[in-house]
Amino acid sequence: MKKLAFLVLTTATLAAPANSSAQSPPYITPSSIIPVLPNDSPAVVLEKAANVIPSPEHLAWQRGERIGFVHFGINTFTDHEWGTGTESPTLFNPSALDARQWVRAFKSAGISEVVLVVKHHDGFVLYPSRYTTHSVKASPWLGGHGDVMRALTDAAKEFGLKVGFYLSPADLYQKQQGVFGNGSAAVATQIPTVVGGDDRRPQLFLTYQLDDYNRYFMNQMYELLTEYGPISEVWLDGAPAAGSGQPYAFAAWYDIVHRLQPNAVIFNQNVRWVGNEDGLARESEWSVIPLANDYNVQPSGDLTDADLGSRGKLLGPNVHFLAWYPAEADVSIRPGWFWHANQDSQVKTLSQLMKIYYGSVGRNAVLMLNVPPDRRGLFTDADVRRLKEFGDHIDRTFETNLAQSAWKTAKRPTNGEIVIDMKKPVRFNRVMLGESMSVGQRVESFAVDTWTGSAWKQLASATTIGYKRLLQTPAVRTRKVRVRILQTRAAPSIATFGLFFDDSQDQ
Ligand code: FUL
Repeated sequence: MKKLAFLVLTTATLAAPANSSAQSPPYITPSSIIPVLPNDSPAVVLEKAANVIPSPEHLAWQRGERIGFVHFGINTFTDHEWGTGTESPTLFNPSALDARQWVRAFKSAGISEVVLVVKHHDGFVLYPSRYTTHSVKASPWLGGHGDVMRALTDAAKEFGLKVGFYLSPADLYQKQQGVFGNGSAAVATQIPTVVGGDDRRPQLFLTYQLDDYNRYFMNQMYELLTEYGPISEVWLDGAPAAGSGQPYAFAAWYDIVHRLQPNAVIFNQNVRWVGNEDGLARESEWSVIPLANDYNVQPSGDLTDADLGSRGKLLGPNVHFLAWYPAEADVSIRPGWFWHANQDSQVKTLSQLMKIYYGSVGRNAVLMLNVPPDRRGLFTDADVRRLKEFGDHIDRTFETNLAQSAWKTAKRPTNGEIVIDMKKPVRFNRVMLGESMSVGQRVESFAVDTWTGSAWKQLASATTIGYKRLLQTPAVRTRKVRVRILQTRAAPSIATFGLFFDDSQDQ
């Protein structure tokens, strides 16, 4: 482990002296994916890792901090989590669907983007796709003229939230129809495929080698990516819910998303699953991840190891790329992803949600919180109330940074320590740190000390920081706080620092 001395350049960041490694070596161009070459020394690999930076799409997504997730569909009406694809579309009949209610409730929780499951594994489609009859068109809802994706995008636009969609690759309905997994050959195919009575005049046709199911899937992608305004995230779920007999044309899927919605991130391509469905990130959550393959071309699979990005992993076997591949931590506000009447009393408590918040956003991940509408097409009152309590609690806790002005003027000697002097004692139990994303993620270990009046006393220590790190500490009253960077991959740049007080009972 190497320790680097660093010097203050601005009031908000730390940077190394000109003769240290603060500047990237000429052979490393900062990028969101950097190849590792066979003869790269460990020092070069580390230097490369320190120069992997987020793309503008990554940054916008990370700054969003909290994402809402909506699971709604046939399962809502059959009381299942996974359907079979044999369900009648006539089952789908919400009596009072109001996407504005969902969006308002999400907004009250500080959520900035909503991802709608437009097709779950059963294959029923929540918007009137031209490529299937197994959709809202065949349901009694609004006489077959409804469109849940439209209702959501309209509401999100009205309230200023971004939108994403989850289109399940696994599709049991299409399996029964002999499309999914039918072994058909991949042939050159134009997307979109124009169908009889097509109301579009596509400006752009894209050609890919596609078999029957990938053609179906990509035509739906095209509809969703071109007819609903800006899309900020496409969620490619990895569950093998329809078996493994169908190859997925990942490179083509990625390509169409990036071409048609260049500002979108893709879950399972350049944004990764945190590895559990509890909404909890690792204690050491790296956004810089070693990969065997280029993630622009093929998926990296589920990364569930306890350690994904340590030095040991960077220098391990089969590492050909270092990529900015940050974690998204998904969890449902209830036990299930879909609504079930018997879970109405199991909406997570504020205290559970705050544990999730500290365990996700507070550990360099983006939180994705699912709230399932009920059979009316509405969030229940209990979910709506809880979302508001959650947002209010976060706002209240983080609205006053007790170190705000002290941080601006903090002394930063060159020894890797920053002293923040509030001039008068403040009481806090939360410490926030953030690295500057313009240089990437570099800190491997740090500690926070408080001044007792005569000496420094360590209050907390942790490993990674990344975009945001929140430390939950015992309540302490002190005038001065010191941050010590103990290990780092290159000169660190600390962009944000804050001290806060969380007044909840359960600390
Ligand atoms: C999983 C799916 O199988 C669940 O039903 C849910 O959609 C979850 C978010 O992803 O892979």
